[in-house]
Formats: sequence, structure tokens, C-alpha cells
Amino acid sequence: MTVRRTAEMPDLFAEPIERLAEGAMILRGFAIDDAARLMAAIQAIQKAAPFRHMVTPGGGRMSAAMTNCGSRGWVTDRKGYRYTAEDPETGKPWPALPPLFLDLARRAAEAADFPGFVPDGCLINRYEPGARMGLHQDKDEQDRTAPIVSVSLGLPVVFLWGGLARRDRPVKHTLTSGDVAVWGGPSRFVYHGVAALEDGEHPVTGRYRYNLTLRRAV
Ligand code: MD6
Ligand code: FE
Repeated sequence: MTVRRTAEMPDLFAEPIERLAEGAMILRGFAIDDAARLMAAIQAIQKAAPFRHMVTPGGGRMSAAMTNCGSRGWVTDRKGYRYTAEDPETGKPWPALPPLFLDLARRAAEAADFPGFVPDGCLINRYEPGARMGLHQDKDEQDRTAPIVSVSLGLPVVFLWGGLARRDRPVKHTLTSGDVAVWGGPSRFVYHGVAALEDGEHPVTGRYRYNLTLRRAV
């Protein structure tokens, strides 16, 4: 049984919650018990919608490989960033959101005080050693009220948590397998990124780190 912090029953056995800012927090270890099942779901998704290195509008190749599941998937190419209902590589709809993803997203959002979160898409990032993600805002979603729930699996990484202006100097937080970050409200458009992945070997993911970001795109 997993015991979590509630108002009535404080935190003796709960995983710690680390506040980043108003509306933003890291739920340490929240998805630990789901890690192996999440990994199995990613393997099934990538058979239908393989990981690929997308290109930014500026022509750069992203070092993280990406795929999606859900009724909307985030893509980038020379034409820009957007959400699509079909995988441009296969022409088919993105694979469905597994019930486990929906349930985890709802539970994590609720623990972070965003009840009733129902994502319609999940971007899956796969990092190999050396891959990184530069500072960015997630702002291609039509629904600006919903939070984003972000699940880390596999090798640890240094997460960069900035501010609402690009020039704000980021604070570093290490994210390890099973950590779940949730942010919304006044923090929804904070700049963030991840530093280059260090080499290593993880029992669940091997030489990779995966990150699932569950969103409400439309
Ligand atoms: C990553 N995460 O952790 C990249 N975006 O690999 C993100 O870009 C992200 O963690 C929006 C909300 C949460 C995130
Ligand atoms: Fe992001």
C-alpha cells in the first residue's frame, strides 16, 4: 500500500513533495511502483509510432527522440510546432493513451492540487547519453488552464527550472526514475529544460532516460 500526504493524515510515510514555485512541484517517487508497467507501455507504443528525431523550425535536429500517444501528439518540423491527430511518419492516429497513463496523470495532478485533470496527449521523450533539451516554454496547447504532468523514468538527469522570462537563471534539480513533476497555474509558462544526460545503466530503461509529459492540448 502506498500512503500519501493528505490534510487529515500528514506525511509520516508519504513521498516528499518538493515545491518549485506557486503551482509547481516535484512529487518524489510518485510513479516508482508503476515504472516497469510504464516501460512496457512505452515499448508497445513505439512499435506503432517509432521514436524519431524531429527537426525544429530553425532546422536543428532534436537530440531527444520523440513519439506520442493520445488523441493529440506534439510535433515539430520546418513548418513549426503543433499538435496533430495523426503521426506524420505513419499517417495513422497516434496510439491510444494507456489507462495507466490517464490514471497516473489524474492522481499526480490531484496530489498537486489540480483535481480533474484529463490529458488528451502524451509526448514521450527518449534521451540517450549526451541528449539534452534547451530552455523552452510549453505553450502550444489551446487549454492554458490545465497543468502538465511530467514523469521521469530511467537514468537521472539535471532538470533546469527557470522563470517566466528566458533570461531568468535556472535552478537545478535532479530528477530520478519515478519522480513526477506537476505544474500549472502561475507556473504553467515557466522556462525549463534538461542538461545533457550522463552515461549510465538503469535496471528498467538501460542506457536511456524517458520522460512522459501528459498534456491537455485542446
Ligand atoms: C524532460 N520536460 O523532463 C523535459 N515540459 O525531459 C519538459 O519539457 C516538460 O517536464 C513541460 C512540463 C513538464 C516537463
Ligand atoms: Fe517542456
